[in-house]
Amino acid sequence: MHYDAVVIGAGFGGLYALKVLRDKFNMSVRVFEKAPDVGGTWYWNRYPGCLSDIEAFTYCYSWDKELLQEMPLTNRYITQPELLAYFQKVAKRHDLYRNIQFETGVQKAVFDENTGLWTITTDTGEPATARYFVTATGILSATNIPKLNGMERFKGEWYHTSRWPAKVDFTGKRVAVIGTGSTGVQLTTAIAPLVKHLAVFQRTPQYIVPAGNRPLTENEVTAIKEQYDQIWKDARETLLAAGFRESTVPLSSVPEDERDAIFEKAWNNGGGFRFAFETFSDIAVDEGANRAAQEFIRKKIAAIVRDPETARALTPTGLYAKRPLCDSGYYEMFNRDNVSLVDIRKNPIEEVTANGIRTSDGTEHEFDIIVFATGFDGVDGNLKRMDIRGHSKHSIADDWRHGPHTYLGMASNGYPNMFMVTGPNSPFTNVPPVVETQVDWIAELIRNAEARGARVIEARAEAQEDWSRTCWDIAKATLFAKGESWFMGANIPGKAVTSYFYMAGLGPYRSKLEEVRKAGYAGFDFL
Ligand code: FAD
Ligand code: NA7
Repeated sequence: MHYDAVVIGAGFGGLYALKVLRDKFNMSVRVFEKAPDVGGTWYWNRYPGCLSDIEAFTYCYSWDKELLQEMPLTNRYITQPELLAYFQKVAKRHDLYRNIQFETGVQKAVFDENTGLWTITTDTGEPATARYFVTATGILSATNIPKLNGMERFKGEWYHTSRWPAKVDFTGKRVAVIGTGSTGVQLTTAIAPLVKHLAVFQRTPQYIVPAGNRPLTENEVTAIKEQYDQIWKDARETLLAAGFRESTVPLSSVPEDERDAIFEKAWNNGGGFRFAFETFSDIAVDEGANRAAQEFIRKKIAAIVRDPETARALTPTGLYAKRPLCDSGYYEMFNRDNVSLVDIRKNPIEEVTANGIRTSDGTEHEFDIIVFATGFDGVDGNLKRMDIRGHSKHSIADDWRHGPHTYLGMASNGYPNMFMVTGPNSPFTNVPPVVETQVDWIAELIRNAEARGARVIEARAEAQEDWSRTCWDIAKATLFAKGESWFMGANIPGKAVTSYFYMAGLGPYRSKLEEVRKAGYAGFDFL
Protein backbone atom coordinates (compact mmCIF):
# COMPACT_ATOMS: atom_id res chain seq x y z
CA MET A 1 0.00 0.00 0.00
CA HIS A 2 1.09 3.56 -0.58
CA TYR A 3 0.56 6.36 1.95
CA ASP A 4 1.52 10.01 2.08
CA ALA A 5 3.12 9.33 5.46
CA VAL A 6 4.06 6.31 7.52
CA VAL A 7 4.47 6.95 11.25
CA ILE A 8 6.08 4.54 13.71
CA GLY A 9 4.78 4.50 17.28
CA ALA A 10 1.42 5.18 18.92
CA GLY A 11 2.48 7.10 22.03
CA PHE A 12 2.31 10.87 22.57
CA GLY A 13 4.40 11.47 19.44
CA GLY A 14 2.84 9.06 16.97
CA LEU A 15 -0.77 9.82 17.87
CA TYR A 16 -0.29 13.55 17.51
CA ALA A 17 1.60 13.11 14.22
CA LEU A 18 -1.31 11.04 12.92
CA LYS A 19 -3.85 13.62 14.06
CA VAL A 20 -2.04 16.58 12.49
CA LEU A 21 -0.95 14.97 9.21
CA ARG A 22 -4.30 13.30 8.62
CA ASP A 23 -6.78 15.90 9.86
CA LYS A 24 -4.98 19.20 9.34
CA PHE A 25 -3.00 18.32 6.23
CA ASN A 26 -5.34 15.79 4.61
CA MET A 27 -2.69 13.14 4.20
CA SER A 28 -3.19 9.41 4.03
CA VAL A 29 -1.34 8.09 7.07
CA ARG A 30 -0.50 4.64 8.38
CA VAL A 31 0.84 4.15 11.89
CA PHE A 32 2.74 0.98 12.71
CA GLU A 33 2.96 0.05 16.38
CA LYS A 34 4.50 -3.04 17.97
CA ALA A 35 2.14 -2.96 20.94
CA PRO A 36 -1.48 -4.16 20.75
CA ASP A 37 -2.83 -0.76 21.82
CA VAL A 38 -2.05 2.95 22.00
CA GLY A 39 -0.02 4.59 24.79
CA GLY A 40 3.61 3.88 23.91
CA THR A 41 5.58 4.14 27.17
CA TRP A 42 2.33 3.96 29.08
CA TYR A 43 1.24 0.78 27.38
CA TRP A 44 4.49 -1.07 28.09
CA ASN A 45 5.44 0.10 31.60
CA ARG A 46 2.72 -1.55 33.68
CA TYR A 47 4.79 -2.37 36.73
CA PRO A 48 3.26 -1.58 40.14
CA GLY A 49 3.88 2.01 41.18
CA CYS A 50 4.44 3.31 37.65
CA LEU A 51 3.57 6.98 37.34
CA SER A 52 4.73 10.10 35.56
CA ASP A 53 6.82 12.26 37.87
CA ILE A 54 6.04 15.43 35.97
CA GLU A 55 2.87 16.81 37.52
CA ALA A 56 -0.29 15.61 35.82
CA PHE A 57 -1.55 19.03 34.76
CA THR A 58 1.27 19.43 32.23
CA TYR A 59 1.91 15.79 31.46
CA CYS A 60 -0.72 15.70 28.73
CA TYR A 61 -1.60 17.13 25.34
CA SER A 62 -2.50 20.79 25.13
CA TRP A 63 -4.04 20.75 21.64
CA ASP A 64 -7.53 19.54 22.59
CA LYS A 65 -8.98 22.15 24.94
CA GLU A 66 -12.11 20.17 25.75
CA LEU A 67 -10.01 17.15 26.63
CA LEU A 68 -7.95 19.32 28.96
CA GLN A 69 -11.11 20.18 30.84
CA GLU A 70 -11.75 16.43 31.24
CA MET A 71 -8.18 15.65 32.34
CA PRO A 72 -8.28 13.20 35.28
CA LEU A 73 -6.58 15.45 37.84
CA THR A 74 -7.15 13.27 40.86
CA ASN A 75 -3.69 13.31 42.39
CA ARG A 76 -0.72 15.52 41.81
CA TYR A 77 0.86 12.86 39.56
CA ILE A 78 -0.87 10.65 37.04
CA THR A 79 -0.51 6.86 37.20
CA GLN A 80 0.14 4.44 34.35
CA PRO A 81 -3.44 3.02 34.30
CA GLU A 82 -4.83 6.57 34.17
CA LEU A 83 -2.46 7.48 31.34
CA LEU A 84 -3.33 4.37 29.36
CA ALA A 85 -7.04 5.21 29.71
CA TYR A 86 -6.23 8.79 28.64
CA PHE A 87 -4.55 7.61 25.43
CA GLN A 88 -7.43 5.26 24.64
CA LYS A 89 -9.84 8.15 25.11
CA VAL A 90 -7.81 10.43 22.82
CA ALA A 91 -7.63 7.73 20.14
CA LYS A 92 -11.38 7.05 20.27
CA ARG A 93 -12.39 10.67 20.44
CA HIS A 94 -10.31 11.60 17.38
CA ASP A 95 -11.00 8.36 15.52
CA LEU A 96 -7.31 7.48 15.40
CA TYR A 97 -7.59 3.70 15.81
CA ARG A 98 -8.62 3.16 12.18
CA ASN A 99 -5.22 4.33 10.89
CA ILE A 100 -3.08 2.32 13.31
CA GLN A 101 -1.83 -1.17 12.62
CA PHE A 102 -0.99 -2.73 15.98
CA GLU A 103 1.26 -5.67 16.78
CA THR A 104 3.37 -4.68 13.80
CA GLY A 105 7.06 -3.99 14.17
CA VAL A 106 8.89 -1.98 11.54
CA GLN A 107 12.08 -3.80 10.65
CA LYS A 108 13.41 -1.87 7.71
CA ALA A 109 12.94 1.45 5.92
CA VAL A 110 14.79 2.25 2.69
CA PHE A 111 14.75 5.48 0.68
CA ASP A 112 14.56 5.15 -3.10
CA GLU A 113 16.50 7.89 -4.90
CA ASN A 114 14.54 7.47 -8.12
CA THR A 115 11.02 7.69 -6.78
CA GLY A 116 11.77 9.80 -3.71
CA LEU A 117 9.74 7.33 -1.66
CA TRP A 118 10.44 5.27 1.45
CA THR A 119 9.71 1.56 1.46
CA ILE A 120 8.85 0.33 4.94
CA THR A 121 8.99 -3.37 5.76
CA THR A 122 7.28 -4.79 8.81
CA ASP A 123 7.35 -8.13 10.57
CA THR A 124 3.79 -8.88 9.49
CA GLY A 125 4.25 -8.94 5.75
CA GLU A 126 3.50 -6.67 2.83
CA PRO A 127 5.69 -3.54 2.56
CA ALA A 128 4.30 -0.01 2.53
CA THR A 129 5.61 2.96 0.59
CA ALA A 130 5.36 6.56 1.71
CA ARG A 131 6.67 9.98 0.74
CA TYR A 132 7.23 10.94 4.38
CA PHE A 133 8.62 8.64 7.04
CA VAL A 134 8.01 9.84 10.59
CA THR A 135 9.53 8.06 13.57
CA ALA A 136 7.97 8.53 17.01
CA THR A 137 9.73 5.58 18.57
CA GLY A 138 10.30 7.11 22.00
CA ILE A 139 13.32 8.19 24.04
CA LEU A 140 12.79 5.49 26.68
CA SER A 141 11.45 2.52 24.84
CA ALA A 142 14.30 0.25 23.69
CA THR A 143 14.68 -2.12 26.62
CA ASN A 144 18.10 -2.67 28.24
CA ILE A 145 18.41 -6.16 29.70
CA PRO A 146 21.95 -6.85 30.88
CA LYS A 147 23.34 -10.22 29.95
CA LEU A 148 23.93 -12.08 33.22
CA ASN A 149 25.76 -15.39 33.26
CA GLY A 150 23.42 -18.31 33.83
CA MET A 151 20.14 -16.42 33.29
CA GLU A 152 18.73 -19.40 31.37
CA ARG A 153 19.15 -21.57 34.48
CA PHE A 154 16.83 -19.52 36.68
CA LYS A 155 13.74 -21.57 37.61
CA GLY A 156 11.65 -18.67 38.87
CA GLU A 157 9.90 -15.86 36.97
CA TRP A 158 11.77 -12.88 35.56
CA TYR A 159 10.65 -9.61 33.97
CA HIS A 160 11.91 -6.30 32.64
CA THR A 161 9.79 -3.44 33.94
CA SER A 162 9.07 -2.11 30.44
CA ARG A 163 7.76 -5.43 29.13
CA TRP A 164 5.42 -6.09 32.02
CA PRO A 165 2.80 -8.83 31.75
CA ALA A 166 -0.83 -8.16 32.68
CA LYS A 167 -0.41 -9.31 36.26
CA VAL A 168 2.44 -10.46 38.48
CA ASP A 169 1.54 -11.79 41.91
CA PHE A 170 4.17 -10.67 44.40
CA THR A 171 2.29 -11.76 47.50
CA GLY A 172 4.53 -13.72 49.84
CA LYS A 173 7.32 -14.01 47.24
CA ARG A 174 11.07 -13.53 47.53
CA VAL A 175 11.87 -10.82 44.99
CA ALA A 176 15.05 -9.30 43.57
CA VAL A 177 14.92 -5.94 41.83
CA ILE A 178 18.06 -4.99 39.90
CA GLY A 179 18.35 -1.26 39.29
CA THR A 180 17.64 1.83 41.36
CA GLY A 181 16.72 4.46 38.77
CA SER A 182 13.30 6.09 38.65
CA THR A 183 11.69 2.77 37.74
CA GLY A 184 13.39 0.67 40.43
CA VAL A 185 12.52 3.29 43.03
CA GLN A 186 8.83 3.35 42.03
CA LEU A 187 8.50 -0.42 41.78
CA THR A 188 10.28 -1.37 45.01
CA THR A 189 8.37 1.19 47.06
CA ALA A 190 5.09 -0.18 45.71
CA ILE A 191 5.77 -3.90 46.23
CA ALA A 192 7.70 -3.85 49.52
CA PRO A 193 4.53 -4.22 51.63
CA LEU A 194 3.40 -7.25 49.57
CA VAL A 195 6.45 -9.44 49.31
CA LYS A 196 7.97 -11.91 51.74
CA HIS A 197 11.39 -10.45 51.10
CA LEU A 198 12.67 -7.78 48.74
CA ALA A 199 16.35 -7.48 47.85
CA VAL A 200 17.27 -4.27 46.05
CA PHE A 201 20.38 -4.72 43.91
CA GLN A 202 22.03 -1.32 43.73
CA ARG A 203 25.04 -0.46 41.59
CA THR A 204 25.05 3.32 42.02
CA PRO A 205 23.26 5.14 44.85
CA GLN A 206 21.02 7.99 43.73
CA TYR A 207 19.91 11.36 45.07
CA ILE A 208 16.16 11.12 45.58
CA VAL A 209 13.72 13.64 47.03
CA PRO A 210 10.05 13.09 47.97
CA ALA A 211 7.52 13.29 45.13
CA GLY A 212 4.98 14.92 47.43
CA ASN A 213 2.18 13.02 45.76
CA ARG A 214 -1.24 13.79 47.23
CA PRO A 215 -4.84 14.27 46.14
CA LEU A 216 -5.47 17.62 44.46
CA THR A 217 -8.15 19.74 46.10
CA GLU A 218 -11.23 20.77 44.17
CA ASN A 219 -10.01 24.38 44.27
CA GLU A 220 -6.64 23.42 42.83
CA VAL A 221 -8.26 21.51 39.98
CA THR A 222 -10.64 24.37 39.20
CA ALA A 223 -7.77 26.87 39.21
CA ILE A 224 -5.68 24.71 36.87
CA LYS A 225 -8.53 24.22 34.44
CA GLU A 226 -9.40 27.93 34.44
CA GLN A 227 -5.78 28.89 33.79
CA TYR A 228 -4.83 26.33 31.18
CA ASP A 229 -4.15 28.89 28.40
CA GLN A 230 -1.68 30.71 30.60
CA ILE A 231 -0.16 27.46 31.90
CA TRP A 232 0.69 26.32 28.37
CA LYS A 233 1.95 29.73 27.34
CA ASP A 234 4.32 29.69 30.34
CA ALA A 235 5.31 26.07 29.71
CA ARG A 236 6.40 26.87 26.18
CA GLU A 237 8.54 29.77 27.39
CA THR A 238 10.24 28.01 30.30
CA LEU A 239 13.12 25.57 30.09
CA LEU A 240 11.52 22.39 31.38
CA ALA A 241 7.90 23.08 30.40
CA ALA A 242 6.97 21.34 33.62
CA GLY A 243 4.41 23.70 35.14
CA PHE A 244 6.73 25.95 37.15
CA ARG A 245 9.23 28.73 36.47
CA GLU A 246 12.84 27.75 37.01
CA SER A 247 14.72 29.72 39.65
CA THR A 248 16.89 32.60 38.48
CA VAL A 249 18.69 32.83 41.83
CA PRO A 250 22.22 31.39 42.04
CA LEU A 251 22.93 29.59 45.29
CA SER A 252 25.95 31.80 46.07
CA SER A 253 23.73 34.89 46.10
CA VAL A 254 21.77 33.53 49.07
CA PRO A 255 23.29 33.74 52.59
CA GLU A 256 24.55 30.33 53.72
CA ASP A 257 22.17 30.07 56.66
CA GLU A 258 19.14 30.60 54.38
CA ARG A 259 19.97 27.96 51.78
CA ASP A 260 18.83 24.90 53.69
CA ALA A 261 15.47 26.53 54.37
CA ILE A 262 14.95 26.80 50.59
CA PHE A 263 15.93 23.16 50.11
CA GLU A 264 13.75 22.15 53.07
CA LYS A 265 10.72 23.89 51.58
CA ALA A 266 11.29 22.13 48.24
CA TRP A 267 11.80 18.79 50.02
CA ASN A 268 8.50 19.20 51.85
CA ASN A 269 6.64 20.36 48.75
CA GLY A 270 8.07 17.49 46.69
CA GLY A 271 9.07 16.92 43.07
CA GLY A 272 12.47 16.00 41.63
CA PHE A 273 12.54 18.64 38.93
CA ARG A 274 11.28 21.30 41.32
CA PHE A 275 14.01 20.42 43.85
CA ALA A 276 16.74 20.62 41.21
CA PHE A 277 15.50 23.62 39.23
CA GLU A 278 13.00 25.67 41.26
CA THR A 279 15.28 26.15 44.28
CA PHE A 280 18.40 27.67 42.72
CA SER A 281 19.40 28.44 39.14
CA ASP A 282 22.82 26.79 39.16
CA ILE A 283 22.54 23.30 40.67
CA ALA A 284 22.96 21.77 37.22
CA VAL A 285 25.91 23.95 36.22
CA ASP A 286 27.92 24.92 39.28
CA GLU A 287 29.81 22.35 41.36
CA GLY A 288 29.45 24.40 44.57
CA ALA A 289 25.67 24.74 44.21
CA ASN A 290 25.46 21.10 43.24
CA ARG A 291 27.42 20.09 46.35
CA ALA A 292 25.01 22.02 48.57
CA ALA A 293 22.09 20.06 47.12
CA GLN A 294 24.01 16.78 47.51
CA GLU A 295 24.83 17.51 51.14
CA PHE A 296 21.25 18.38 51.94
CA ILE A 297 20.00 15.06 50.52
CA ARG A 298 22.81 13.10 52.20
CA LYS A 299 21.75 14.51 55.57
CA LYS A 300 18.15 13.46 54.87
CA ILE A 301 19.22 9.89 54.07
CA ALA A 302 21.19 9.71 57.31
CA ALA A 303 18.18 10.94 59.24
CA ILE A 304 15.70 8.55 57.60
CA VAL A 305 17.53 5.21 57.26
CA ARG A 306 18.01 3.53 60.66
CA ASP A 307 20.62 0.88 59.86
CA PRO A 308 23.96 2.74 59.53
CA GLU A 309 25.44 0.22 57.07
CA THR A 310 22.38 0.43 54.78
CA ALA A 311 22.36 4.21 55.08
CA ARG A 312 26.02 4.34 54.11
CA ALA A 313 25.44 2.16 51.05
CA LEU A 314 22.44 4.24 49.99
CA THR A 315 24.33 7.49 50.25
CA PRO A 316 25.65 8.87 46.97
CA THR A 317 28.94 10.71 46.96
CA GLY A 318 29.20 11.91 43.36
CA LEU A 319 27.50 14.71 41.47
CA TYR A 320 23.75 15.27 41.61
CA ALA A 321 23.61 15.26 37.83
CA LYS A 322 21.35 12.54 36.50
CA ARG A 323 17.69 12.91 35.72
CA PRO A 324 16.20 14.24 39.01
CA LEU A 325 14.34 11.49 40.86
CA CYS A 326 11.53 11.56 43.36
CA ASP A 327 9.90 8.90 45.49
CA SER A 328 7.03 7.99 47.75
CA GLY A 329 8.94 6.58 50.71
CA TYR A 330 11.97 4.89 49.13
CA TYR A 331 14.52 5.57 51.86
CA GLU A 332 11.91 4.79 54.56
CA MET A 333 11.33 1.41 52.85
CA PHE A 334 14.79 0.25 53.98
CA ASN A 335 13.60 0.43 57.60
CA ARG A 336 11.26 -2.51 56.91
CA ASP A 337 12.35 -5.94 58.15
CA ASN A 338 11.54 -7.57 54.82
CA VAL A 339 13.73 -5.26 52.67
CA SER A 340 17.47 -5.48 52.19
CA LEU A 341 19.99 -3.67 50.02
CA VAL A 342 22.58 -5.62 48.05
CA ASP A 343 25.47 -3.34 47.18
CA ILE A 344 26.64 -4.73 43.84
CA ARG A 345 29.34 -2.09 43.50
CA LYS A 346 30.97 -3.85 46.47
CA ASN A 347 29.92 -7.41 45.56
CA PRO A 348 29.06 -7.56 41.85
CA ILE A 349 26.63 -10.11 40.48
CA GLU A 350 28.65 -13.17 39.50
CA GLU A 351 25.92 -15.34 38.01
CA VAL A 352 22.29 -16.29 38.04
CA THR A 353 21.70 -19.75 39.47
CA ALA A 354 18.66 -22.02 39.30
CA ASN A 355 17.45 -20.53 42.57
CA GLY A 356 18.61 -16.94 42.50
CA ILE A 357 21.65 -14.69 42.18
CA ARG A 358 25.20 -15.35 43.33
CA THR A 359 27.29 -12.30 44.20
CA SER A 360 31.09 -12.14 44.17
CA ASP A 361 31.34 -12.69 47.96
CA GLY A 362 29.99 -16.21 47.31
CA THR A 363 26.48 -15.56 48.73
CA GLU A 364 23.63 -17.17 46.84
CA HIS A 365 20.54 -14.99 47.27
CA GLU A 366 17.41 -17.07 46.63
CA PHE A 367 14.40 -15.65 44.78
CA ASP A 368 11.05 -16.55 43.26
CA ILE A 369 11.06 -13.49 40.98
CA ILE A 370 13.85 -11.39 39.48
CA VAL A 371 12.94 -7.99 38.06
CA PHE A 372 15.21 -6.00 35.80
CA ALA A 373 14.66 -2.29 36.36
CA THR A 374 17.76 -1.67 34.30
CA GLY A 375 16.44 1.01 32.00
CA PHE A 376 16.75 1.65 28.30
CA ASP A 377 19.03 2.12 25.35
CA GLY A 378 17.74 5.68 25.41
CA VAL A 379 16.90 8.19 22.69
CA ASP A 380 18.30 6.53 19.54
CA GLY A 381 17.98 2.89 20.69
CA ASN A 382 14.86 2.07 18.69
CA LEU A 383 16.09 3.94 15.62
CA LYS A 384 19.30 1.93 15.58
CA ARG A 385 17.44 -1.34 16.14
CA MET A 386 15.72 -0.87 12.76
CA ASP A 387 17.51 -1.15 9.44
CA ILE A 388 17.00 2.42 8.22
CA ARG A 389 18.84 3.37 5.02
CA GLY A 390 18.81 6.74 3.31
CA HIS A 391 21.16 7.86 0.51
CA SER A 392 24.09 5.83 1.65
CA LYS A 393 24.12 2.09 1.68
CA HIS A 394 24.86 2.13 5.41
CA SER A 395 22.20 1.74 8.05
CA ILE A 396 21.53 4.54 10.51
CA ALA A 397 23.09 2.30 13.20
CA ASP A 398 26.35 2.43 11.21
CA ASP A 399 26.13 6.12 10.48
CA TRP A 400 25.54 6.86 14.17
CA ARG A 401 28.03 4.41 15.67
CA HIS A 402 30.06 7.33 17.09
CA GLY A 403 26.91 9.13 18.20
CA PRO A 404 23.74 10.37 16.50
CA HIS A 405 23.64 13.43 14.26
CA THR A 406 20.50 15.40 13.64
CA TYR A 407 19.45 18.87 12.68
CA LEU A 408 17.15 20.28 15.38
CA GLY A 409 16.47 16.77 16.68
CA MET A 410 14.05 16.15 13.82
CA ALA A 411 15.97 15.45 10.59
CA SER A 412 19.25 13.90 9.57
CA ASN A 413 21.46 14.52 6.56
CA GLY A 414 21.39 11.51 4.24
CA TYR A 415 17.83 10.60 5.30
CA PRO A 416 15.55 12.74 3.10
CA ASN A 417 11.88 13.10 4.02
CA MET A 418 12.50 11.25 7.27
CA PHE A 419 11.42 13.15 10.36
CA MET A 420 11.99 12.20 13.97
CA VAL A 421 9.72 13.20 16.84
CA THR A 422 11.99 13.53 19.89
CA GLY A 423 14.95 12.37 17.83
CA PRO A 424 18.47 12.71 19.24
CA ASN A 425 19.35 16.25 20.32
CA SER A 426 15.77 17.31 20.95
CA PRO A 427 15.13 19.36 24.10
CA PHE A 428 15.43 17.62 27.46
CA THR A 429 12.19 18.68 29.13
CA ASN A 430 8.71 17.48 29.96
CA VAL A 431 8.03 15.45 26.81
CA PRO A 432 4.46 16.22 25.60
CA PRO A 433 5.12 19.93 24.88
CA VAL A 434 8.24 18.93 22.87
CA VAL A 435 6.22 16.42 20.88
CA GLU A 436 3.61 19.06 20.03
CA THR A 437 6.26 21.63 19.10
CA GLN A 438 8.04 19.22 16.79
CA VAL A 439 5.00 17.65 15.10
CA ASP A 440 3.54 21.10 14.35
CA TRP A 441 6.88 22.26 13.00
CA ILE A 442 7.48 19.17 10.84
CA ALA A 443 3.96 19.44 9.38
CA GLU A 444 4.54 23.12 8.49
CA LEU A 445 7.89 22.26 6.94
CA ILE A 446 6.22 19.65 4.74
CA ARG A 447 3.50 22.13 3.77
CA ASN A 448 6.17 24.68 2.89
CA ALA A 449 8.09 22.16 0.76
CA GLU A 450 4.96 21.15 -1.11
CA ALA A 451 4.07 24.79 -1.75
CA ARG A 452 7.52 25.18 -3.35
CA GLY A 453 6.87 22.10 -5.47
CA ALA A 454 9.70 20.22 -3.75
CA ARG A 455 9.55 16.45 -3.63
CA VAL A 456 12.33 15.99 -1.16
CA ILE A 457 13.39 17.81 2.03
CA GLU A 458 16.81 17.11 3.45
CA ALA A 459 18.83 18.59 6.30
CA ARG A 460 22.19 19.97 5.19
CA ALA A 461 25.31 18.33 6.58
CA GLU A 462 26.77 21.61 7.83
CA ALA A 463 23.54 22.63 9.59
CA GLN A 464 23.47 19.25 11.27
CA GLU A 465 27.10 19.48 12.38
CA ASP A 466 26.42 22.94 13.78
CA TRP A 467 23.43 21.64 15.73
CA SER A 468 25.33 18.61 17.07
CA ARG A 469 28.19 20.85 18.16
CA THR A 470 25.81 23.32 19.79
CA CYS A 471 24.11 20.51 21.73
CA TRP A 472 27.43 19.06 22.85
CA ASP A 473 28.77 22.49 23.87
CA ILE A 474 25.64 23.17 25.91
CA ALA A 475 25.75 19.72 27.53
CA LYS A 476 29.43 20.20 28.42
CA ALA A 477 28.58 23.46 30.14
CA THR A 478 26.33 21.50 32.50
CA LEU A 479 27.21 18.92 35.12
CA PHE A 480 24.97 16.39 33.36
CA ALA A 481 27.85 15.72 30.96
CA LYS A 482 29.70 14.16 33.91
CA GLY A 483 26.65 12.34 35.29
CA GLU A 484 27.10 8.95 33.57
CA SER A 485 23.43 8.41 32.86
CA TRP A 486 21.23 7.26 30.00
CA PHE A 487 20.86 10.74 28.66
CA MET A 488 24.57 10.88 27.88
CA GLY A 489 24.57 7.29 26.53
CA ALA A 490 26.71 6.19 29.48
CA ASN A 491 24.44 3.36 30.69
CA ILE A 492 24.93 1.04 27.70
CA PRO A 493 28.33 -0.64 27.36
CA GLY A 494 30.00 0.46 24.11
CA LYS A 495 27.48 3.22 23.35
CA ALA A 496 28.92 6.58 22.30
CA VAL A 497 29.00 8.99 25.22
CA THR A 498 27.94 12.29 23.74
CA SER A 499 25.06 14.70 23.86
CA TYR A 500 21.70 13.07 23.16
CA PHE A 501 19.71 16.17 24.11
CA TYR A 502 19.54 19.90 23.59
CA MET A 503 19.96 20.96 27.20
CA ALA A 504 19.05 24.65 26.86
CA GLY A 505 15.33 24.11 27.32
CA LEU A 506 12.08 24.34 25.38
CA GLY A 507 11.74 28.14 25.29
CA PRO A 508 15.13 28.70 23.61
CA TYR A 509 14.51 25.70 21.33
CA ARG A 510 11.23 27.15 20.14
CA SER A 511 12.96 30.49 19.47
CA LYS A 512 15.57 28.68 17.39
CA LEU A 513 12.85 26.88 15.39
CA GLU A 514 11.13 30.18 14.72
CA GLU A 515 14.41 31.72 13.57
CA VAL A 516 14.99 28.79 11.15
CA ARG A 517 11.43 29.02 9.83
CA LYS A 518 11.64 32.77 9.29
CA ALA A 519 14.88 32.30 7.38
CA GLY A 520 13.00 30.12 4.86
CA TYR A 521 13.85 26.91 6.72
CA ALA A 522 17.56 27.60 6.72
CA GLY A 523 19.64 24.46 6.86
CA PHE A 524 17.27 22.40 4.69
CA ASP A 525 17.54 21.63 0.99
CA PHE A 526 14.33 21.44 -1.02
CA LEU A 527 14.70 19.38 -4.18
P1 FAD B 1 6.79 6.16 23.39
O1 FAD B 1 5.68 6.44 24.31
O2 FAD B 1 8.00 5.51 23.90
O3 FAD B 1 6.20 5.39 22.13
C1 FAD B 1 7.03 4.83 21.15
C2 FAD B 1 6.28 3.66 20.54
O4 FAD B 1 6.99 3.26 19.37
C3 FAD B 1 6.22 2.44 21.45
O5 FAD B 1 4.90 2.11 21.71
C4 FAD B 1 6.93 1.36 20.67
O6 FAD B 1 6.31 0.10 20.79
C5 FAD B 1 6.85 1.87 19.24
N1 FAD B 1 7.94 1.38 18.42
C6 FAD B 1 9.27 1.57 18.62
N2 FAD B 1 9.98 0.97 17.65
C7 FAD B 1 9.06 0.39 16.82
C8 FAD B 1 9.17 -0.37 15.63
N3 FAD B 1 10.36 -0.68 15.09
N4 FAD B 1 8.04 -0.81 15.04
C9 FAD B 1 6.81 -0.52 15.57
N5 FAD B 1 6.66 0.20 16.70
C10 FAD B 1 7.76 0.65 17.31
N6 FAD B 1 8.65 11.77 30.38
C11 FAD B 1 8.30 12.94 30.98
O7 FAD B 1 8.37 13.98 30.35
N7 FAD B 1 7.85 12.94 32.25
C12 FAD B 1 7.74 11.82 32.99
O8 FAD B 1 7.35 11.87 34.15
C13 FAD B 1 8.11 10.58 32.39
N8 FAD B 1 8.01 9.44 33.08
C14 FAD B 1 8.39 8.27 32.49
C15 FAD B 1 8.28 7.10 33.21
C16 FAD B 1 8.65 5.90 32.65
C17 FAD B 1 8.52 4.64 33.41
C18 FAD B 1 9.19 5.88 31.34
C19 FAD B 1 9.66 4.61 30.73
C20 FAD B 1 9.28 7.05 30.61
C21 FAD B 1 8.87 8.26 31.17
N9 FAD B 1 8.95 9.45 30.47
C22 FAD B 1 8.57 10.61 31.06
C23 FAD B 1 9.39 9.49 29.07
C24 FAD B 1 8.25 9.04 28.13
O9 FAD B 1 8.80 8.03 27.38
C25 FAD B 1 7.73 10.22 27.32
O10 FAD B 1 7.22 11.19 28.20
C26 FAD B 1 6.61 9.91 26.34
O11 FAD B 1 5.64 9.04 26.86
C27 FAD B 1 7.19 9.37 25.05
O12 FAD B 1 6.20 9.35 24.06
P2 FAD B 1 6.61 8.96 22.58
O13 FAD B 1 5.36 8.87 21.80
O14 FAD B 1 7.65 9.88 22.10
O15 FAD B 1 7.31 7.54 22.70
P1 NA7 C 1 17.75 4.19 34.58
O1 NA7 C 1 17.54 5.52 35.17
O2 NA7 C 1 18.70 4.06 33.45
O3 NA7 C 1 18.19 3.23 35.78
C1 NA7 C 1 18.62 1.93 35.52
C2 NA7 C 1 19.14 1.31 36.79
O4 NA7 C 1 19.60 0.00 36.47
C3 NA7 C 1 20.32 2.05 37.40
O5 NA7 C 1 20.26 1.93 38.78
C4 NA7 C 1 21.51 1.27 36.85
O6 NA7 C 1 22.65 1.37 37.62
C5 NA7 C 1 20.96 -0.12 36.88
N1 NA7 C 1 21.64 -1.01 35.95
C6 NA7 C 1 21.71 -0.89 34.60
N2 NA7 C 1 22.43 -1.91 34.09
C7 NA7 C 1 22.83 -2.66 35.14
C8 NA7 C 1 23.60 -3.83 35.26
N3 NA7 C 1 24.15 -4.41 34.19
N4 NA7 C 1 23.80 -4.35 36.49
C9 NA7 C 1 23.27 -3.75 37.57
N5 NA7 C 1 22.53 -2.63 37.53
C10 NA7 C 1 22.32 -2.09 36.33
O7 NA7 C 1 16.37 3.54 34.08
P2 NA7 C 1 14.92 3.69 34.69
O8 NA7 C 1 14.03 2.75 33.97
O9 NA7 C 1 14.95 3.60 36.17
O10 NA7 C 1 14.52 5.15 34.37
C11 NA7 C 1 14.61 5.64 33.04
C12 NA7 C 1 13.81 6.86 32.91
O11 NA7 C 1 12.43 6.49 32.91
C13 NA7 C 1 13.90 7.85 34.00
O12 NA7 C 1 14.96 8.72 33.88
C14 NA7 C 1 12.57 8.55 33.90
O13 NA7 C 1 12.62 9.48 32.85
C15 NA7 C 1 11.66 7.48 33.54
P3 NA7 C 1 23.76 2.53 37.34
O14 NA7 C 1 23.13 3.79 37.87
O15 NA7 C 1 23.94 2.57 35.86
O16 NA7 C 1 24.97 2.09 38.06
